[in-house]
Amino acid sequence: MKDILMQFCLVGKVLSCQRYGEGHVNQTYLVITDTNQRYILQRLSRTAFHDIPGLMANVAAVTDFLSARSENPRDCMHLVCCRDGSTYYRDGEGEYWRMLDYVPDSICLQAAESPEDFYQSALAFGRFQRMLNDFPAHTLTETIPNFHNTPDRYRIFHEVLRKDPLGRAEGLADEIAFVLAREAEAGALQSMRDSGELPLRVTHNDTKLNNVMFDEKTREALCVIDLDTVMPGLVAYDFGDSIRFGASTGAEDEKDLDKIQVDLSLYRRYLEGFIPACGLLTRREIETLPLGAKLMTLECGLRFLTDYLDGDHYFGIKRPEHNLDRARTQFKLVADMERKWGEMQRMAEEFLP
Ligand code: GN1
Ligand code: MG
Repeated sequence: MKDILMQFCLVGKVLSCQRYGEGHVNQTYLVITDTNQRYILQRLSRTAFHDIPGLMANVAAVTDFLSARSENPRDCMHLVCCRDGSTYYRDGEGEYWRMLDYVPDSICLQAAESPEDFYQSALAFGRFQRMLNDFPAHTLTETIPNFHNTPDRYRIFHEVLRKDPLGRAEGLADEIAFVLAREAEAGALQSMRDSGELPLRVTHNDTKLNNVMFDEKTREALCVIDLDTVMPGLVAYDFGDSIRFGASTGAEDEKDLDKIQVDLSLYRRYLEGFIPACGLLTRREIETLPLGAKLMTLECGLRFLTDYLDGDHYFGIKRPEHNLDRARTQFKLVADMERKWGEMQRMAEEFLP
């Protein structure tokens, strides 16, 4: 670790470097120096990302673009360069590391502690969307091709299910039946993307509440982090993934499914923040936001289930059935959204221009 830390231009001498946060893909550390500077060090997942230099070029371009347009340094995250000027370091084992400034006086939340927290996150992701409206999208590398292409996620699921490498499918009849029953409708957003009915924008694609930093005192959302999956996409992806994570009444890995529902008052609060903060959404985009919520939740559950069947190579786990527990909460949420579907659509329609 010493060798890695030495590569970056830090202020002060490193006092500590400890595992930090709840991300499922990269490994994150908090670094503190003797001048009390804080940094975030991350080892990027080579399982998830196959072109890390391309990914880092995206992150650098987006952060440069955002910081040129922001008034306050806390409005966007900042990369800390290596002594040789590059934005990441590749160690002797081929692992990729990057360093970020810790956003001063900020906190990260695993769950909204009040509807206002969730509203604030909606403002942050909406502003992010709007600020990147004139970003040259064609310059972005697709860091994970087909990231939110739900039919492609089904294709991979079927492949893994056929192989069933650990013989886990046998005990999963209900979960498998649940996803198969929804396969036909799961391609709806992808079809609208392919037909051009919905505009491609630069989207974040991983809009969990814990990818937003809040001011520790005022609780205002400051900026959006985790820019690894910034790519051209549909606004329904960003809206949907936020609802999936933040409008649930329980944690993503809650074992007691009775605790899992979609909270419609939180859903509405997010609509209230996100739509005006984005500005410029078309009628069709607003109409498809509820679909984004349902399909991003289904897709995420499908990804957790696939990874469980495959032996947990992608998402980090802390217990043997962690990915299965995560899949189950997502399916419980989808079922609850289906029950509340009429209301979810009506609420979104109130925001039509
Ligand atoms: C991963 O990296 P993290 O924990 O912010 C994943 C998202 C999933 C999410 C589920 C690159 O996000 O797509 O929705 O876990 N990121 C990647 O919690 O696959
Ligand atoms: Mg994250």
